[in-house]
Amino acid sequence: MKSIFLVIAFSTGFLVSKAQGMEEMWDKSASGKEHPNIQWFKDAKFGMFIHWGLYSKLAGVWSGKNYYGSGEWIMNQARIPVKDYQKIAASFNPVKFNAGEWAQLAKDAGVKYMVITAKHHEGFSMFDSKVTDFDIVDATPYKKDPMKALSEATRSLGIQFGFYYSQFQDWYEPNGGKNTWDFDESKKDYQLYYQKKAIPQLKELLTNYGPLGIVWFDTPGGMSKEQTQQFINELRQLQPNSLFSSRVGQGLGDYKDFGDSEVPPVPIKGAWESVYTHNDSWGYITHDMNFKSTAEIIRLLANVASKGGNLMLNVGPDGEGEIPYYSVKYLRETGAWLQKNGESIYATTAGFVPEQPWGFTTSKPGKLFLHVVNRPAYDLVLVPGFKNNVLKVYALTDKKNLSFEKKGTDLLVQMKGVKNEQSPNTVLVVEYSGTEPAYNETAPVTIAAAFETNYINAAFAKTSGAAKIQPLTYSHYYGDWKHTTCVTDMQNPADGATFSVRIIDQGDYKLILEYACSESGSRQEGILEVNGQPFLFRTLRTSEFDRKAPLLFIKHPVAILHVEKPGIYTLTVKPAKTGAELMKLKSIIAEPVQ
Ligand code: JFZ
Repeated sequence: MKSIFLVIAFSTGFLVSKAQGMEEMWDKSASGKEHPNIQWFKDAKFGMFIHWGLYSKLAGVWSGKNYYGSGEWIMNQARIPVKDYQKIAASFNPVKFNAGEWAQLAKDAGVKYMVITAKHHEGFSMFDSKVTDFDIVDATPYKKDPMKALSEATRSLGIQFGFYYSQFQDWYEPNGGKNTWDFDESKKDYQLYYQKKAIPQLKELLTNYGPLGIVWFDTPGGMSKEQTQQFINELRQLQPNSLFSSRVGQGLGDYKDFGDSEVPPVPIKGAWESVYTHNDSWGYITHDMNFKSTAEIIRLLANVASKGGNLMLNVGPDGEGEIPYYSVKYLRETGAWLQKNGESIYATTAGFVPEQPWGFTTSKPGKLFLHVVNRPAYDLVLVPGFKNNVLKVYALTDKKNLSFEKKGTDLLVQMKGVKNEQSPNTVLVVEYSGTEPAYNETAPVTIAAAFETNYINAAFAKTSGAAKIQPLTYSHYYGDWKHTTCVTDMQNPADGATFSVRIIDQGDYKLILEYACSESGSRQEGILEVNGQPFLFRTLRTSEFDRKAPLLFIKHPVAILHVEKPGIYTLTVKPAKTGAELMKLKSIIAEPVQ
């Protein structure tokens, strides 16, 4: 089974240089400006995010209508007036909430930190606040402060605890950001809102709940860079050790958060995090049952770790305080895998060997971990570009030595006999001597007959002319952002996407183009060139690109390629004639013909 996650590969010189700006910005270790308490975060690798508020009680339903997408946005989606929305509090009574159980789930899942919504965009405070009466203690029959209990329970299990706080968007307040259905934007005084609500509440959170690992800001607005810096300085005094997320805005903050559901295509230095939600919504929705399986979570975690970052996975408890059944089940199963394989995830750094058809790599001094998520036929795992002297190779779970062979800089590991055939990720450990080798092979992508499907991702392209590599953001429902890296803007024969790949085995391969194509781009002639040999095709329409709609990709089989001699091959996709954008190319897929 191939992972459904977008598998973006890395390590072309081009992409590395493109990602450099971001690296310099967030790799503060180089400039000595890194937060002194950042190391625990870099080592953590896995966190739990929790979205919980009044929206959890609505559960995606308003006035008998089902809403889809981000459930915590229902007030905005349904344009619910404040006077109606605030009434939900009167019956918000999460009697099933049990701080000890949530903390224990986090522990069992193997997460090292937890971040929960103290106040989301809806403006309701899930903690005891003296700043407003629109909070869980004053406005609900529950009357207790769940954040107090949760912060204590979580910390007592050795897990870092943090708060999400929507510092700018507050749909309840006349001067808060973004409620345009009740309030006139032009009359808003954001500074007043910051002074009267956001800052005093953040001070409460940073004073009354013990040491916070993280303050997770979100969707910034209404402040200049100077004001943001002042805001940070003021809050820092209360807890100098607490880490602030990059969504505090203006390029500030202690670590980088990527867009929701986004893994960067290349390893990124410095402290960073990818946030995903378990189903399609952050806040609880009864009719959203699209949960990621345990295998998907484990592979996603390995993918993110292989690029050097953390995965913070969100769960959405319901209005009574229960975490959905499948979140509990799959998180516990993920934790069971981590119990046995945690050494290959926690406190690792990015893998120095790029993504391979069999999976991902992570590193520790003297060790390279091979996360085999697609077990190859014949059980022979090829690790290219391995320059060091290999001491031994073994499966992480049983530690039994495996036979291996070095052919030049190719390391070949025989994993026959390694049990866990059904494991979503079988980890092999390569122990080597010497300092960490730098990978600088000419072809980062390998294609082999041992895999049913080989992906050559757009992120690897070297582009010419007007062609560009771009991450495209779109959503299926509402706010459930997807990110796919594509080659775009190929409009004439000089605008090409070229890939250098290493084909390991002799034989025939079916070449398939995976792309999205608009009406205007369709029925145009394109060329897929392999070492100068042209294969022609005509583009097929899929969908227009629209941020608020799914981008549809087709897998269009184009040709059979016969490979007589294994080696480095150059593949180029380009338009045959000048016209509209040919396609948004996501990948070239090579399938060995059996
Ligand atoms: C925000 C919130 O609006 C949303 O409700 C949820 O809390 C999520 C975790 O964060 O949404 C965002 C914020 C930033 C990006 C995308 C969605 N982004 O930078 O791509």
